[in-house]
Amino acid sequence: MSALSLNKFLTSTAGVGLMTLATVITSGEAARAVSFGTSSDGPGKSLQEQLNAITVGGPHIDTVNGQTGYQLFTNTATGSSIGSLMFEIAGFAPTNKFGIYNQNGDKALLFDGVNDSGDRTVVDFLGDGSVSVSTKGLLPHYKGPTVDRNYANFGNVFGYYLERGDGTTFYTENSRNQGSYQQAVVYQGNNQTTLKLAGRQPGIFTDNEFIIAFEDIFQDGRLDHGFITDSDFNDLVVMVESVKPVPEPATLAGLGLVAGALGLKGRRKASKTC
Ligand SMILES: [Ca+2]
Ligand SMILES: [Ca+2]
Ligand SMILES: [Ca+2]
Repeated sequence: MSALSLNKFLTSTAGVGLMTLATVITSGEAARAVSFGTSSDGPGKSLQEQLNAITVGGPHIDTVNGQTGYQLFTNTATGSSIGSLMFEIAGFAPTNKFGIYNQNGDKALLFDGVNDSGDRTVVDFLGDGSVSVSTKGLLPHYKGPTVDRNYANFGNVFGYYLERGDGTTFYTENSRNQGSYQQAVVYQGNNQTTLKLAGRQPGIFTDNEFIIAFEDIFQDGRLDHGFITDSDFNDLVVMVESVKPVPEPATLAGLGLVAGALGLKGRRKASKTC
């Protein structure tokens, strides 16, 4: 929602409406942020340190306070979205897969286990409801051929998933995860930070771009393949672009803050003009 349409929406919303909105926000579960653990991958490998290491200009991304809570997305006007595999710091990296899933739980694979840092994918959201995926392995790592895949009846509202070699799948939508635990953190570009991704020229992290960072061990604390989660969320990290978050409680929380601020402003203005 643009600032203008937000303003329109707010000015056309009665006080009762705002109160209802506030109630929705405070009762929402969205504002929860992930607490990071100590990465079992060793020093310098935390998500924060890894993002700092590729930041070549502007402010660092704040992995704690920068979490958006976005869980679902849709396409933008191009109808295509590029994804770039940033890094995988996990024992399961050779077999972990990454893709998008729709509301039926149907999956479209974007990066297979063999894909590695620097590889890219393009997803086309087609008018007949299908999606076409083209994934290319790039130097200096994976040099395999471009792989094309098509998925019928997929639609264009989706989340991102990580699927392990054993079939265990984690989703950006917490409600789809065991115990509704959060298995991914999502950051939106700030139009200020310059990042240099593996094998790429540096560029500004724009607000059309998102970083999706997964934890590949169950977050409910169980013993999982001999591991207890380290909550480092650096296990598979991808940047995607030309996607737009679908409104949900998490985005309403942000809207609520703005609504509250504008509501306050409105009242101040009213008392001045009265
Ligand atoms: Ca890790
Ligand atoms: Ca891999
Ligand atoms: Ca981990």
